Amino acid sequence: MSSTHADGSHSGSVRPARGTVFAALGAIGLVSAAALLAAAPAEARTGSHRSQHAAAHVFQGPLTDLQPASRSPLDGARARLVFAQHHASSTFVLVVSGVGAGGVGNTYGAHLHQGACVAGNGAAAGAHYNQSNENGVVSPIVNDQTEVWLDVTVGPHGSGVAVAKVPFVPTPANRSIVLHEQHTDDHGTAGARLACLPVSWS
Ligand SMILES: [Cu+2]
Repeated sequence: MSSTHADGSHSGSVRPARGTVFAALGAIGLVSAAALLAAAPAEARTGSHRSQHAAAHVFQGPLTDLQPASRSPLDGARARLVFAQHHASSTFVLVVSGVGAGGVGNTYGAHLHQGACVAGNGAAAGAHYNQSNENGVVSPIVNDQTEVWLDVTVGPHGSGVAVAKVPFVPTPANRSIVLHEQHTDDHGTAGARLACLPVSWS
């Protein structure tokens, strides 16, 4: 229903507040989700930090609705993604909050997709980002080490957290975290695309 970029949540160019950067770097050590929630000020929509061997990005904002014609507990929910890279590996922490009561107890499949997060257009997100595909493997290997899987189970207060650590660093582009109707199965399938968070870095 709303514009994907209305709050600037896609931009990686905003200078981050100190707490945001520390929260992002802390993800390498898997700091608690509570610390992540507390550390990043609301006005720091997105941010990036990098040094010679490490970089961190924070993306947050309202979820973009991929199915505006139908209601879902994810309507009106928010998400924050911390993406921290260290040498050749990456750690992702996804926090989803503000999920409606109907979503409590649900597990929503969530993945890093190759393409952009466009309201009302789930197909625009394209396929999962798959490192073996990036490497030119003809029949790509699909698992939680070649792709970024961040299934989130919603707790009683309408929020949930997922962590993924993978042995690669996705190449920069205008990408998205897509939330699906069902949990992710062994084939990487998770049902309909409900909502997304734009994640774009360079
Ligand atoms: Cu997906």
